Amino acid sequence: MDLDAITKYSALHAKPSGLILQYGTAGFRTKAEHLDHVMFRMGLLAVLRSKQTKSTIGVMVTASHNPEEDNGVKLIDPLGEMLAPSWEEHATCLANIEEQDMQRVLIDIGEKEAVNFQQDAFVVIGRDTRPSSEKLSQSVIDGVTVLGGQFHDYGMLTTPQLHYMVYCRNTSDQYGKATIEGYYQKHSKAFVELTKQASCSGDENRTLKIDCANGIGALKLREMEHYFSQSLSVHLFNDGTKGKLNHLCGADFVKSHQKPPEGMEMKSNERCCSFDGDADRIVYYYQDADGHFHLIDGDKIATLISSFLKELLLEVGESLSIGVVQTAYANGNSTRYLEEVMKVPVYCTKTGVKHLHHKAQEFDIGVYFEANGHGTVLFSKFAEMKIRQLAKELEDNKRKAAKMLENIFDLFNQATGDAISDMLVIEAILALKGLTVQQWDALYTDIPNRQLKVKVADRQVISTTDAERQAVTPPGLQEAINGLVKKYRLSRAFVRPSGTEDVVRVYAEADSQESANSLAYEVSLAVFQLAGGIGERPQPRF
Ligand code: 16G
Ligand code: MG
Repeated sequence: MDLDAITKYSALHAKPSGLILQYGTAGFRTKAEHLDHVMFRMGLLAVLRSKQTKSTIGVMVTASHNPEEDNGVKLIDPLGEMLAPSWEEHATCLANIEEQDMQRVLIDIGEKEAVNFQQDAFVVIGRDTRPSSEKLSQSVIDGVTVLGGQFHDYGMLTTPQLHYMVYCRNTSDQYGKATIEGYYQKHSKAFVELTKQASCSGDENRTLKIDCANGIGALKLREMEHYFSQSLSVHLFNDGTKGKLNHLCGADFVKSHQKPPEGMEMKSNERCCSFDGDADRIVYYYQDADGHFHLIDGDKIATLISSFLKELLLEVGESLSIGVVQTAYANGNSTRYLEEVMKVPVYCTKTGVKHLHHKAQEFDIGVYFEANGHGTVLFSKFAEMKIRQLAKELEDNKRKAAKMLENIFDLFNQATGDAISDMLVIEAILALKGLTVQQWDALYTDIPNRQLKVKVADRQVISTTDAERQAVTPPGLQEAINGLVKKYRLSRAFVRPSGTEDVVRVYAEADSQESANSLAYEVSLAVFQLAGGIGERPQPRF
């Protein structure tokens, strides 16, 4: 380790004094102008992690659905997963230390994690379309280089594409080829093969309108569309040529405002979807003949997919275990439908992809989706092997079903939730089942719900248990929530400190929209009073 070079280069990426940042649920996120030193330091950390794991590590520069002026960075672990928790702590520590402590902290991390400094290191880098991203990814490269790491800069990629590259590289290309063409070919081939099985294919030229949030999804879909255009034609809106990234559009906007994005021409009953700014989230929606907007969120996506998988498993006669993983934000009726109608086991974890991903790995086939549209389906090695074997051995309809399972396995990004691959699976299932978007939506009706934010002096005074469904502290808060929930029918409410914003989030469900609104308001007031609210008191208006 050339300590002098580190000191010299580190000074060129100086930390603004007094700035403290935390490696949160999705890495570091803040205003782009405050991130140069964090990028350089994450380049250093990625090299250490690569040396320790003797694997390729990914560094993604993006702030996802956050405003264009923001940016962020996260590290991707060897199998495409989110960074291990102990390394999140190193990341926070390294991002916040003063210049003069840099050498000591690097040596410290190296010792704690038994890093062999002689080991080679390889880091792959990707970035979104933000104007600040190019320069910031250069700072990551500076960090990688000064610690002697090798790197490959993929330039602009969706977040899930970088996860895919990391996964491919660390499995000697067995999973797929670690190039952008490799990604397009693998997914398109599986999609085209799958949709060929649809009896109605060819009758109708299937089209889908996609709001790309003015982000990277648009660029990548443009490059990819000719690979699958024989089965699906996509109409891209908010493709970044005019509008601002994530501004009044994208999956986060549509989900949280429950309305269509700007810049999209929607006709009644047309199937539409929105990606977020880095294309790892997707929600569907349509407008009915009366002009009413219908959102089809991650819960309904999980329901469609798990129902279809269950049918195929029944057809091939294989008893592979299947489980659905949700968070506390999953609509109560989605959980009820999955458990009572579909008879699939449902599990609840804390918010954040890594928690769901981890739980989903416990099943042969683990379907996980957050209501906000992050999700994928994971297949165990055993399930993959079994399915490939069945696709060869079985005959007639059973073989057909096994082949579909094989295609679905190839389509889902096994490294993380991926809007592009999720979209292709959904489109294939709708075609195969001959379902319209309205029929899909009608599987169950969402219980009316409301989300609110409350500002408090220190959101960490709220701690939770039972996958965030119960508040442990401050004292009295859970009792207050219990009392309020009892006043309404079909009701449920919980609060949790946000992992990405300095607020406490409140979620409430009840039998009518008015009831959900007032329950959310009353719970907000309880949070404000018992957890040190600051600023304006919550108001009963929406
Ligand atoms: C991050 C998480 C997402 C989660 C959200 C919750 C990843 C890649 N992203 O965006 O899964 O739903 O945070 O935000 O893990 P909150 O803590 O502010 O509610
Ligand atoms: Mg995202």
